Amino acid sequence: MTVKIFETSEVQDFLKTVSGFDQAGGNERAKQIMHRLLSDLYRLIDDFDVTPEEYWSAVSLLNSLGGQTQFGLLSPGLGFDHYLDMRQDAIDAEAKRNGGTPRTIEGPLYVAGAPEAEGFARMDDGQDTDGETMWLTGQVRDVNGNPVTGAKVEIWHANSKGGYSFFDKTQSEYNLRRTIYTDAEGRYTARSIIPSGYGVPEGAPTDQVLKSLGRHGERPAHIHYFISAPGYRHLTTQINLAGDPYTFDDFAFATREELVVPANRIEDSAEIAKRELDGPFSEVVFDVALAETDAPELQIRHKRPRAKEDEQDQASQLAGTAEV
Ligand code: MBD
Ligand code: FE
Repeated sequence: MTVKIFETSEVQDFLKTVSGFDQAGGNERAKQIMHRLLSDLYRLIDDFDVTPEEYWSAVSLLNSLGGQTQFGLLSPGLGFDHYLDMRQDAIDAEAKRNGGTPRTIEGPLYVAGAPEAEGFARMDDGQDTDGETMWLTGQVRDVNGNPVTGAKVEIWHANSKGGYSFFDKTQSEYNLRRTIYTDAEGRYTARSIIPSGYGVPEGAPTDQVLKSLGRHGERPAHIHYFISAPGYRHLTTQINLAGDPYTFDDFAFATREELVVPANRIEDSAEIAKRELDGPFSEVVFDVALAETDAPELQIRHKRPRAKEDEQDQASQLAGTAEV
């Protein structure tokens, strides 16, 4: 088939009408972006001779994605989350804002309001007996190596089956989610369990998309962080545990060389006793360097709909940084 209608004035005029260009109301940026998006898609349909069957199966797939709230899962799988990071890195480089531990994607599974602790917290509820005990610790410093006391370190990770509390209703509330404020030496320490990697549910709409591309939906074992302190840039990052088959083959493209950290198995009884544990454990050390900033808006995480977080929480975060 060689029918090509995209460039005709009839289609071009139609796109402007559909995008509300002849309407006084609405939002100018929404109109511009919708016009560009629809133009690109109409052109694609023309260029690839997309059939009605293909079009309606795509609509059905989008309905399934939405119905199972999987757009936030497909998004990292299609590289959008990492692409936003690449753009933010480039924006920072241009503004000569460099230094500090690198960012990487937040992912779709953060939940606001985790229990808070000073210096140390146990993160697991003791129910997941398949999980190896993890001793997770590190120091938060400025880029000159000075410790940052009272930094807010939010940590969340999966259990031994790759599931996250709140989304996995078999887990207790806030299991494997904590906020720890660094001590006088800038340290945070958590007792938890070594997470397993995450896999996109078999047969789910996100899986269907990935399969159609010949790709898998696996993430390596990883641990998420938000780290913030007054006067410093908010950092969204995660560590990938070394030695996982997917450490450098993450479907969500979050791995960065600087963020791959080993889990060191420790069997020495003195080390076990020092931590008041009852057996061997794996230690994971992740030190963080925060870049300084005077700009209040750079001291908090960007706005985004998040589980159990509302606009008010976000406003109070901003107020919290501005007063220092
Ligand atoms: C995860 O745990 C995750 O961090 C991302 C980005 C996507 C799916 C599951
Ligand atoms: Fe995750």
